[in-house]
Amino acid sequence: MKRFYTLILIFAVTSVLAQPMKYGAEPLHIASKKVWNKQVRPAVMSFFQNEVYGKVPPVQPKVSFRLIGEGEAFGGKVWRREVEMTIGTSKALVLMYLPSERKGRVPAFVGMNFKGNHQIATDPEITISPNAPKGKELGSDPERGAAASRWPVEMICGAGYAVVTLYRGDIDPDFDDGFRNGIHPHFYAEGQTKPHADEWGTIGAWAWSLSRVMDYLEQDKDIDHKKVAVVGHSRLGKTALWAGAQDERFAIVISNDSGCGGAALSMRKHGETVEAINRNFPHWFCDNYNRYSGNEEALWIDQQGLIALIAPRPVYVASASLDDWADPEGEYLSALYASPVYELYGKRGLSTTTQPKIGEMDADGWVAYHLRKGAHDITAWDWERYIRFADRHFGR
Ligand code: GTR
Repeated sequence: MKRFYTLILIFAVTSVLAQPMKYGAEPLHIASKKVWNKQVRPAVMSFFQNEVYGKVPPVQPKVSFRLIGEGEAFGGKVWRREVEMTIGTSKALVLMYLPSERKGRVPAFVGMNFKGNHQIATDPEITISPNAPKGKELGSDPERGAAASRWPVEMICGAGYAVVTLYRGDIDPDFDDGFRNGIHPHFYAEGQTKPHADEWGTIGAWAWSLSRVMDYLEQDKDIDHKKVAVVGHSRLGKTALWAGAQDERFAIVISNDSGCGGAALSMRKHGETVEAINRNFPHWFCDNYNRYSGNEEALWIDQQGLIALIAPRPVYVASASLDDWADPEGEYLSALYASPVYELYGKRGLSTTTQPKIGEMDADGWVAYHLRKGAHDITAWDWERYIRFADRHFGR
């Protein structure tokens, strides 16, 4: 009998020890790289997959790519290429701009856009997606180039990079329709009508599609697919972080003003809260994420865990001074709290321990941060810094 109780005791103690500790919003001091890789990282990944963004369902549709056109743009300085991606019966248009004068393969920045590929530049040849919002005056394309300030194509291509983008609405329109439109239905098992509580929402699907774009880039003879940075602003910054966390082919990950559910720590409850984001955007995360609405303390780990999943690949977190809703300080702290994981790999994280001031940056290590002066946006000022960061890490 005594032996029986001893065995029970040993079992209880070992199962408690086997339970990974709860992290909350704190610096991730992990005992060793081995402990991180073997125990903690898989647990962090599974937390974000099951409780936050949701898992990609096991049923997978066929994905294929087709070149639909190419030609000169920007007065010949840039080469446009358009590729149609077919996912089940859904179509998404991938727009690429490459530097015309290129010697061999070029590195690339890949990210989704908000309102359609045709809004990123005035280029009249960009194919307008049937899913994109239409211009007010039919036929005059008034919306072409409306988001050009967010996509300084000439500057990026001038620095020797390709720009690769697709419209979020081609993958899943950004409203709650119970997942009837977009790509989700192609992943339903027989009889399934919506994702399970631990299966992906819209951000998960957007992130998955960025990995499919990466599949294409691996085949494109003009792209150096070992040097692809994934980038996104705001909800698409959350998407870039989640894509980069899951897919190690993204060599650099850039989060611009991603805020709640992105880089910002949720437990601070500063600006947008988990309750607000789940109420206003019930389709973004998996249903399990509702457990944390008004209950952030219950999160097993905060968003610094998402950034740590990217280690040891370089990550850049950026904020804007007037963007209180995205909690700039919470975005900074997340980057700071993920830094010890980078150090396990011998890579320097952030150098500062207090948030850089407006217009300043901490971008000499593998984890970078800046606070731009101004509103919630992505601007040429941000891009200049992303290019510099990529130049350094890509040895350019
Ligand atoms: C806001 C939302 C944020 C952020 C932003 C955006 O309405 O509350 O989480 O993602 O939209 O995407 O611009």
